[in-house]
Order: sequence, then C-alpha cells, then structure tokens
Amino acid sequence: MKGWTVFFVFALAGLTSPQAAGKPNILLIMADDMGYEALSANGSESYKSPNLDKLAAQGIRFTNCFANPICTPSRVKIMTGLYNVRNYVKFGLLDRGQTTFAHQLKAAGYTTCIAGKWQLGMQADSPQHFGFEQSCLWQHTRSGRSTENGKNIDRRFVNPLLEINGKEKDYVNGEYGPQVCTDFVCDFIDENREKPFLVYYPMILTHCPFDPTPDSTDWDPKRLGSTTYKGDRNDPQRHFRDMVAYADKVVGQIVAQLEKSGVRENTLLIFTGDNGTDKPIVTSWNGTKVVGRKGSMTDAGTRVPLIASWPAGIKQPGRVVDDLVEFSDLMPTLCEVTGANLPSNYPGDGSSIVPVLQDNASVRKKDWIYIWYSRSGHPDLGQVMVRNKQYSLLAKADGSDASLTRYKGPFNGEKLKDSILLEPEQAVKQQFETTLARLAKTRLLSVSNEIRIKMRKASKNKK
Ligand SMILES: [Ca+2]
Repeated sequence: MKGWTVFFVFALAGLTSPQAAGKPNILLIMADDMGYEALSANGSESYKSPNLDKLAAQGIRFTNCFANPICTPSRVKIMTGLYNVRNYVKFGLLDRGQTTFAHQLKAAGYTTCIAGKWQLGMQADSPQHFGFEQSCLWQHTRSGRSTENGKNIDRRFVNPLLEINGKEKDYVNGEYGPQVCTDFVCDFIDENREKPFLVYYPMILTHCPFDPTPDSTDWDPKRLGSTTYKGDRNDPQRHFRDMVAYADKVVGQIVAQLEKSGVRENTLLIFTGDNGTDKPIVTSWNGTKVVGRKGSMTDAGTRVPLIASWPAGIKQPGRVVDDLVEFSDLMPTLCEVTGANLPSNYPGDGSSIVPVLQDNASVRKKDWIYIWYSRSGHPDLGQVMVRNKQYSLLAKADGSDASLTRYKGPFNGEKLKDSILLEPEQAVKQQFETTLARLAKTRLLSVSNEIRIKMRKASKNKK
C-alpha cells in the first residue's frame, strides 16, 4: 500500500497518527488561455516547454482533458467540483456560498495558498473566505489596470498591480507579475515544507496582452503595461511563444524549489489550462495548424493540457493516457489523495483520477464529460455540450438545436447532419440528449434561494 492509501485508511478511521507526515502535498497549476496544443509534449511545433515535457515524461500525460471555454466558468468548476449548471452565477464571481477544495483540504489539516489570477470576487477577504490562508493575486480587490495619460493600462505583467493577502501592492521597479507570484509560491513551499500544504496556482500567463517577458529581446522594465487588450506590439505570435516559454520556466523553478525543500517525492503536481488558446494565436501542431478558439464550445476552445507528476504516488510513470477528464474531477481527486472529505451533499459531478494514477483506470467510471456554458449566467444565452472521446453533442442550454460532431482526433471534428447519422450514432445522440435533459433540471440547485430567485428574475427581464 502506498503511503497516502495508508493515510486515507487512518483518516477514515478518524485517527491522527504519524502517517499524517505522509500526506502528499498538492500543487495545482492552471495556466490562463493555454490550450492543449501549446505544449511541445502534446505536439506543438511552434513553442517549446521542456520543463512540462519532463514532468509528463516522468508522470502521466493526459490527452483528453476538457475545461470550459473561458476563465470564470472553468475556475468555478475546478474549485467546487460542480457543473456550472448548478452554481455558476456570473462572470468574475464565485458565489460566497460555495465550498472549494481549499476548504476541504484545510479542514483535513492542510496549510493553503493561492497565487496568480483571482477574478472571483473583490472583497479583501475573498481568497481567505474560500479556504486559502495565503494569497498573492492579480484582479483581486481591483481591476489590475491603471489609467496613465488617459489610457487604460493592463498591469498584470510588467510592473504589476497585485494584492498580497488582500493588501494592494503596486510594483514599479521592473518586476514581472508571473515571477512575483512564482516567488511567492516558492517561499510558501519552503516555509511549509514540514507540514502538508496545498498550493493552487492559477497562473497569469499566457493570457493576452501578448507582450514581452523578461526573456524577450524587446523587454522594457520601465514600461507600465499594454494599452490594448491583446497587446501593443504587432507580433503576438512571437510574444505568445515567449510567454509559453516563461510559463514553462516558472514551472521549472517551482519543481526546483520542491527539490530544494526536500518535498518533491511526495508532492502531487498537476498542471492544466483553464480554456483553449486565444485568438489570433495559430499553432503548428502535429503537422497541421490549430487556430486559437477560446470562448467557443469547440475542441480548440475547451481541450486543455493535463499533466500529473508525483514520484511517490504514480504507478508506471511515463504513461500517456486518453481517459476522459473534466474540471469537476479535481475536487474528488484532491480529496481522495489527501484523505479530505468531499463537501456534504456532493452530487458526484466529478470522478477521481486516482485510479488512473494507480494504473488501474478500469475501475474508474467516466464515459462522458459535460460543459454548461453561459458567460452571463443566463441560460437563454448559454450552450451545453456532452461528449465522449469520439462524439460531442452541442445544444442551446434548453436542449434545442442539438447537433452531433464526430472526432477523428484532437481538433479534427466533423459536424454531422441528423439525416446521415448511422444507427449507433443515433443511439449516442439519444443518450447524450437524455443526459442534457437530466442535468438541465439542476440549474442553480447549488446556490441559495435568494440568488436563485434573483437570477430567474433577471433572466425573465432579459426575455
Ligand atoms: Ca482563461
């Protein structure tokens, strides 16, 4: 039995014991707007990600992980383990009534930390309210932008505006936001090396503006940031390449810190991305071109990297697996490996990937994944998708206009007209429609009555 399994048994028995020392640390890194195709391990020919490739080679590389098409919906799903249909309220907000994996791990004795991008509620105590004891964030208490000479400046990268534990801190000496957050994570790891810790690092990279990193030839430490949303310079492609390289570099720094602090062996490090790559980025990938389609309910909008590395816990490392994974799977995974409880009344939207880590995937039940997506939270403007490895069914949130897509591989789907569906495909479509109809009934069931009524009223007014 592996150490964590032993611990889990002890936890079930309600015992605290020396096994507590064997609890694995958790380090969950989620890049911003970095699709599946961006990593060289996944087939990118445009960018290089040597540190992530090495983690994959020594851990597990997943080829079928799906996020939601944009930031907040994915963040709400990964943190709560629930489908957005149940608890997504609106862009830029995590409803204060929600329970996160940080709550659960903290209750199980973990020291917790978050760094990177927040965008889930502007109250000064927001990260702490959701279970994170330490925080270093962009877009927490303010927009993370400033106005200079009448121009709106994005302050996430060079000379960033951040909040450290809820306190605003303005950097003006050529600091780079992603590096500040990484240093915060590394300090936290070293300070807490003697106790089990959770680090959730929703990275600021590689979201636009597509701008220079400190390793770019045109880096200017005196600059305050981009005056446009996508980036000021005319070569987004080259800057995106540099940004992927920097995201990869800081992952390398974190791994080096884990080694230095003596906790690398028993740390489960998971790397993923919150949605597909943004426009106008085009990536050469496995002999073809992948056009960034962040925001769309397509493969290029939702297929993301997923790498798991855990020297002490993964059996048969070096595997590449095509098991279906979606963001709701993280909550049960993190609870299982740490011995934390699932939230009470957890409806089972996620399925732990622990059997996959143990090379025992056949015991895992995951035949499809489900994405409910409405940026504003209004179902009449939303879309839903249910998919397996070969087919997806995309429909309006009310289930109408449903169409089946058949995939030959990643980014290679063909929309099928109903009139040409083969009999087994008709059966798949019917099954998927049943799933959509069942889950449609759960809209807002995991938020308070008050919010539910407010949302329904707003929805009616919209009509
Ligand atoms: Ca994003």
